[in-house]
Amino acid sequence: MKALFIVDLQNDFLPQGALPTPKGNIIIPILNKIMDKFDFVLASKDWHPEKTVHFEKWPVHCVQGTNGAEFPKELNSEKINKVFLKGTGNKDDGYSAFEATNENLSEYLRLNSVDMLYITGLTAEYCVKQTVLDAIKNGFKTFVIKDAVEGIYQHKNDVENAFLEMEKAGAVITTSDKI
Ligand code: VGL
Ligand code: ZN
Repeated sequence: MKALFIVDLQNDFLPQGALPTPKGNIIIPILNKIMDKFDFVLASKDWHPEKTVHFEKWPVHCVQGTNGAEFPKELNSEKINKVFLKGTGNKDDGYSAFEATNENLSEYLRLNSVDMLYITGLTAEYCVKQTVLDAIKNGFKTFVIKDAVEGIYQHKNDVENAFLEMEKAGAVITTSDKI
């Protein structure tokens, strides 16, 4: 089985949000277009409590239950089969969707016979990268759909370096037109 995985496509990571990716919006129509080509559509949400050590490092973002933590209304989120919540504690953890606390992602994938994972979303340098590295460690055939990933770009080469690191770890970098 093939699953599309959408990492943290939430209002606070979009251009008007608290921790924005400058071009995050461009991935939304791409995801809407390819969702139907997968057996499963899964997503993660950064889902922080109001007080966490994580906010000593980052501006306050994706607080549980706020609009910033919601999916953008332009995303066809009714097609998402399951949402994995991460970063739910008060530590600086939960960058990877495999650290979700409401459900064990690795177990969910195995129970549903998902062996190929196509990872997309926000942000390239942090949660997408960590999710990809964990997917590989957990033995899944891992693809990254490059035009459906965007980054924060604190430094010019951050996104490029993240892709190099994911590829070196064993991810296959692909594009949405090949799906
Ligand atoms: C993320 C920074 C802080 C992400 C989450 O989703 O990539 N980045 N929290
Ligand atoms: Zn966060």
